[in-house]
Amino acid sequence: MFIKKFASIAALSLSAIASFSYAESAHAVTFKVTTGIESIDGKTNQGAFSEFSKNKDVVTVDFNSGKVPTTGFAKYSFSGNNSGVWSDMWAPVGAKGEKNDSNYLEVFEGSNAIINLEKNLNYFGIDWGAAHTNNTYSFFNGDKLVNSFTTKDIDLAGGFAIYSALHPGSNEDGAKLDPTTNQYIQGNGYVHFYSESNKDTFNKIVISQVGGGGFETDNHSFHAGAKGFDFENGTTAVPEPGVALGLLAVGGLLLRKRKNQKSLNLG
Ligand SMILES: [Ca+2]
Ligand SMILES: [Ca+2]
Repeated sequence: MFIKKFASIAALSLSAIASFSYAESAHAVTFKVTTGIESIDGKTNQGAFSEFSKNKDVVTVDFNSGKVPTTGFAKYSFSGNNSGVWSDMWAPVGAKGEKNDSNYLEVFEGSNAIINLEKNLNYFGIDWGAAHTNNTYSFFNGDKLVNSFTTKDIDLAGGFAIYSALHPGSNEDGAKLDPTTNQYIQGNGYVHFYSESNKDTFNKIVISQVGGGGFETDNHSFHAGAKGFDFENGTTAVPEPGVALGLLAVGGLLLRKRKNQKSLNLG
């Protein structure tokens, strides 16, 4: 009888904690779309770069050497052999829609690009261009999928920053009808993926294409962090003192709840 009563009190306080902690920190990788900026050295024919690429703790890979990095902070590999570093008219455009003459990463169906990170990240940004249906990003922590996104998610959140006449396409996800030419043109933009809390940092990214068309990206930017990313400041989020205290209190309650569960299980 005592145990039953104890259990229902524990369950009640547990649900209160659950809703509180959920409201305090939603668990997700989320994203924002911007035009990006020109390269740090002012070049406008290299595609768009992250607004955070000037931060000293942000690492950027531009593929301009013609190869993917296979050592160091971000190690790239391919699961098949028809993807790679290319240079052609489908390169993601610059921050003002300028043509990108540089090398970029091209991924086709059946040949994923896999990025293994040396540290846990809370931010990954990409110049995403010439978008097709089912361009897909998957974020993992070890083998656990944290979140995945496709072109459709960008459409549902308001669309790409630029629709480029340099990339004619068809009526599919990521494209818009240009009323002056009556031609569908494809989405481009700088897309920033970031963690909202320490529960959704990631250390592996898989870039894949499901179906026809290519998946073109350039100027990948990475930011390491064990907590959520502060998008306003381009840094790892630092909780306000009051919030930190609140989280500590929740932590204490959760710890107690686990102990309770343990004793109940034993009973
Ligand atoms: Ca490039
Ligand atoms: Ca494409």
